[in-house]
Amino acid sequence: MTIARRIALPLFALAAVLSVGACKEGPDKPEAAASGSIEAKPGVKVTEARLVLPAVAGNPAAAYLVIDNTTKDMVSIAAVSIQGAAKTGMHTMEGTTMKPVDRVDVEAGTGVRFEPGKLHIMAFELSPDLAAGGETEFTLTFTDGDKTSVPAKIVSMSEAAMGGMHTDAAH
Ligand SMILES: [Cu+2]
Repeated sequence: MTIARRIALPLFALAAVLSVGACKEGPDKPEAAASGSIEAKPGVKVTEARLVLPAVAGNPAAAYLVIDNTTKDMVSIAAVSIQGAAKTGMHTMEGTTMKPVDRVDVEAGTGVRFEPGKLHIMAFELSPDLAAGGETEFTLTFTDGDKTSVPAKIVSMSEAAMGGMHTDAAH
């Protein structure tokens, strides 16, 4: 990411807002009030959030999700925290080696999948409250400070393997 690009994107977005604003009628309607305590970054949708518990207690869990960015700007995930996990980190796979990832960029109008064997989140020091069949919450923090929280299913590794979608589980 070059500096020029970081500046160019917001300017482009501003120009788009100004041109749309000119032909809007009436006062702006307020955005739908934020629902409850759940935080959400406008235009960013997170689905398929799931935490896969380790086969051996004490090992880290792996977490996956799909993020869609319907805005006109790139959004960048700085971190994903998981309720019930003391620590988390984003990783990707290079061959069979895991590499930490500082940030995950989601270009305007695109999506990114965290999935087994590829980009994923690892969760360390798990609370015993995290049980297969239950639910927890993921909170994505973006580089601009915005946050999005979503409910996430908790599944066991064997359930995850039986899901059939992925035969290359890395964890
Ligand atoms: Cu990992």
